[in-house]
Amino acid sequence: MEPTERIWMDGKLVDWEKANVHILTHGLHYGGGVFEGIRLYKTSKGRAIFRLKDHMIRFFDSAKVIELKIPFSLDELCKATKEVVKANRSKVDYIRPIAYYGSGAVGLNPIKLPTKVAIACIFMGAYLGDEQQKYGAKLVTSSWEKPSNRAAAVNAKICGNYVNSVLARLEAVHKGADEALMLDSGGNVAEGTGENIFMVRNGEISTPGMASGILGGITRDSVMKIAPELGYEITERDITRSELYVADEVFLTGTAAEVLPVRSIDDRSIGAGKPGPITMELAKEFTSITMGKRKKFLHWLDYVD
Ligand code: PPE
Repeated sequence: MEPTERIWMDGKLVDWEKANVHILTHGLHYGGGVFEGIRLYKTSKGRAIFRLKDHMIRFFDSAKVIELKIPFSLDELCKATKEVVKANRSKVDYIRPIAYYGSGAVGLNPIKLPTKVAIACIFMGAYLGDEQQKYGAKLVTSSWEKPSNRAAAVNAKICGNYVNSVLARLEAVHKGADEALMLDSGGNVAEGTGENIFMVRNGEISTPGMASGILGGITRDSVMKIAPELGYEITERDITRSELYVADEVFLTGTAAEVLPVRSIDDRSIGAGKPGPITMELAKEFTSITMGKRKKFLHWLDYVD
């Protein structure tokens, strides 16, 4: 990762090298924090942030789950995001807001700890690689299951939740795959380590529901709103691992991943082993929207320059 210019930290813009945290930060020891990932696109009318307000709403919702009080309003953080983007003229395409319990005491109880908030901009590029974005990603099912809603607040974007994802991603990488497929505690399909998942089979497009312990992805929501415009309907339902093996198409969605085709799962080719037509159509439409080429979805873009 290349350093960028400035990072917004607790209300001020600071230089990249100065954006450091205290070693006794609760968020570092116990994962007591929440974060977001937001894409920034270069459109013909300048740089635009995709679904900024929706991401910030989820940020506040995640914070509420761990009782983290964010000392800024939604509006202030949206403004701060635009401010930090403006302060970074180098090549950036991804925004990372994070809020966490700071330092002051060692121990799990975070109640008296201060809340720290930061917003950084980086260059991410294609999340799993350019080849994968174009020809499809290789998935393997993780031996680590997604914690159930009884075990963790998995619907919220909490830092500590991601240790499970890190274990799964390490396993996938060691097996030569691009990404892990996570199953829920009942053995049904949940999501990737950093993406939601969709299946196309016999003309039906489906995706697991929130009860499978998934993150309610904003890209997932975007795809569910774009699909009807193209004449497709999407159902939320339980999906099994073996159903995925025989799907016509499988794709992942995420801010970082965007709409990403899957070409194989556990060494079984999906469909023709290359991106399917519906996946490509949705990916193309998603790109047109992020480029500001669709009037109906212009409200998803916040122009900054
Ligand atoms: N599930 C998980 C577990 C997840 O982390 C993400 C986002 C999604 C689904 C998709 O959500 P959305 O981005 O709102 O469509 N993962 C973020 C972090 C990736 C990272 O490696 O860091 C992201 O895509 O920004």
